Amino acid sequence: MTTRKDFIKMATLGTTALSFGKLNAFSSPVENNDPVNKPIVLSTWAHGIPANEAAWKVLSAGGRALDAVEMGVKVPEADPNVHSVGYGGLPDRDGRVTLDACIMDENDNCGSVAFLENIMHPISVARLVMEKTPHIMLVGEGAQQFALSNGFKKENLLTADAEKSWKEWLKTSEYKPIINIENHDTIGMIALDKQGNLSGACTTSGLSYKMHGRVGDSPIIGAGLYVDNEIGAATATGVGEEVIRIVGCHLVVELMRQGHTPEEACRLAVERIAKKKPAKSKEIQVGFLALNKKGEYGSYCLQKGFNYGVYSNSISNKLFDGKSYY
Ligand code: SD4
Repeated sequence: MTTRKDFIKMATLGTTALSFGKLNAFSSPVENNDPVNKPIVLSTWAHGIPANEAAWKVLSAGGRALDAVEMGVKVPEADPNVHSVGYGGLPDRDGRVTLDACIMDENDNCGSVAFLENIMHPISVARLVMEKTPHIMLVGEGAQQFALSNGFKKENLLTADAEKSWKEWLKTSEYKPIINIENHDTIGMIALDKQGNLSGACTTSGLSYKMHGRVGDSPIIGAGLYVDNEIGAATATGVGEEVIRIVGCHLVVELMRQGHTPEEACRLAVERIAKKKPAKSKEIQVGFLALNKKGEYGSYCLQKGFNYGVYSNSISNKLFDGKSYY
């Protein structure tokens, strides 16, 4: 018998399916009775492995996905050997390390900082923006002021190594984001906790040798990260301009809402970039990573070489290659 509740649910699903021009694809993972693969945490690139380790401590103890993703991404933020996140990140073309980060929880709360200098843990500042202010995003000096007034310390984030690379780059000053330099990429992390709630975090020093003031996709809710606790979560890495152009992670989550698996959703988003910019897409990297409410996950990228770490009850923190368009 169809109850009133079921009817309302069906009616809502119908509208959602119609609004995406797709009549038969909706099958929300939330409606499925299969056992849920939880807890689970995923993150981008090889530096996701130690980050997952920290996140798993929180998740396996029954903690909140939000705490797990914050604790997780703080690991590469503080690691001077990761040249694309936080401390040790490669600077912009003026030699300044400017950081972007955002975080989103299971209740649609989100916080973000962009173009932030001299603060080691932008993700924690983003979380405070979410929790302590009526705003979602603070940038530049205002974000730094906010951080300092909340007890964060001002630190020099430009390591000797990063400075050396920058000086080397100055010799040619050619701006060309290179595809897949190992360990030189943003960390995006998404997690599902034992309670079945999703959260995500994304943090980066952005593309190296960018223009001073340039902000990428990573702190933009919907572009570098998106979480909808009814459906799933997604995060992105690669050339942020192309991710922003298609509002990538929101797109991936909406595709999952239409019934696509996480991998299909990531593939469709990557294909959109490739179709819009066939020539450019051959020279750049963009990768998406997605997780749905059932704990199913998948990834897709433009070029070979993108990988991501998975930690769950059955997979003890392993790195997987994302499938690629080219
Ligand atoms: C950005 N998406 O600032 C970031 C950089 C990145 O792999 O992810 N690199 O555009």
